[in-house]
Amino acid sequence: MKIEQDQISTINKTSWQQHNEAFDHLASTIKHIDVEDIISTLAEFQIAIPSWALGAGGTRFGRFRFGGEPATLAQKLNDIGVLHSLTGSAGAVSLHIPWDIPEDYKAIKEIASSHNIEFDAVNSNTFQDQPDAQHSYKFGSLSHIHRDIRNQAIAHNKEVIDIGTKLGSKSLTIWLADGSSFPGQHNFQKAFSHTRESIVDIYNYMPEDWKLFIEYKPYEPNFYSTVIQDWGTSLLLANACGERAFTLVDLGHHLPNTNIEQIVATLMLHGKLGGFHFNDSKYGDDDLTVGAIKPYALFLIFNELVYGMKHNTNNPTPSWMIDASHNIKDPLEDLLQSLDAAMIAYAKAMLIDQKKLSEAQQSNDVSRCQEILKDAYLTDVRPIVQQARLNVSAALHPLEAYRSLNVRKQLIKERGLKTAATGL
Ligand code: LRH
Ligand code: MN
Repeated sequence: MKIEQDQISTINKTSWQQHNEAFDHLASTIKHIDVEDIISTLAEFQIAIPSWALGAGGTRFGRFRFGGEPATLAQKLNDIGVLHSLTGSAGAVSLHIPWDIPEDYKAIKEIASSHNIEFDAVNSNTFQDQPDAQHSYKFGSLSHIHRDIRNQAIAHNKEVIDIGTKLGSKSLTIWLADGSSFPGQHNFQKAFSHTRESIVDIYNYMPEDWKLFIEYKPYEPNFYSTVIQDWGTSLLLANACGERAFTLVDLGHHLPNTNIEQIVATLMLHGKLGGFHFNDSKYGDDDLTVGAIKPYALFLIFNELVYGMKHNTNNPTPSWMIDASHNIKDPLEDLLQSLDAAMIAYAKAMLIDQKKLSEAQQSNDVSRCQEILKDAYLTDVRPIVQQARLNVSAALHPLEAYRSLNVRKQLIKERGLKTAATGL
């Protein structure tokens, strides 16, 4: 399934007039910033698609297959190609190993480049036991009390780096399920020290131009303690490694009401914000559609990113990735909505009059500060996001285009109803 350029321009024609009127009107109301700057920044904003979220996700209570799911890495790349054709902002994939070990590297790289898709961070997996594994990760991996299990997990991470190197990836993401579910089960200090020693070993194995992203999470699958539980622990480990190690912020990995935008600001100030796993949640690590539950919080996070990318030149451009799980929606529709929500939040944040905001903060004019954010947040920026897509020959309305092209029906025709994608 490949979407041709002329199919998209034919569909765009149906709403082109209406889009132009909306865009011209909006652009005429924006005086304090050049809308073309926002549009060019959005065009560069490429969000990596998780290879593990192209099929139906599930929970311990069940999984409802979706029909036409990609059964191979090649099919996954083709599905990301569909997302990239429709949005122009899905130009990268984040692989999870061993769920997506390429059989034919040359072929996989050719398929990816045929869709203009790059290989973003590769993810290791020491939270599941592999059939041929000598040791189990039941009681941990890089933090395990026994060195031979730690060595097995370290070796796996080095193998993931080798796989990523062959694909052209330049970064490794480590997320550890390691932790305990009952008081007394873990010696916290030993678990941390073992983890630090293991991660430093992996870091020193990475090629010179690679980055390491250390992802934190407060709980699940362990329910009393998690070794890398929060941003502070991740930062300590990144500092123990060196300047090419960073903290990765998964939006769903925070206890209720955590001020994530403040974490983002603090990490950027210290040059240690490596990247994001965008999603949304109401309660726990729900992996829901980006912006579906707390769109204002996402806007505030992008406000800190816009400020940080201007003022914290010591922080590299973060790696943008989605990490979601689709239990009841078409995975591709969910990802189209997540891509759109991230673009909209970024565009609204770029509309904030940072100069006026800084003046109001300087004079502690609290109400004025709130009004400046509100003005940007309540601006319907969709015409700007649509113009950015139009400029890269993508669809004005990706979800509508996806449906009018009957993509899912076509995928089911090609793959059948029973195919199952590897992943969560
Ligand atoms: C852990 C996590 C991590 C991935 C996994 C698929 O909850 O967010 O990023 O390895 O999901
Ligand atoms: Mn994640």
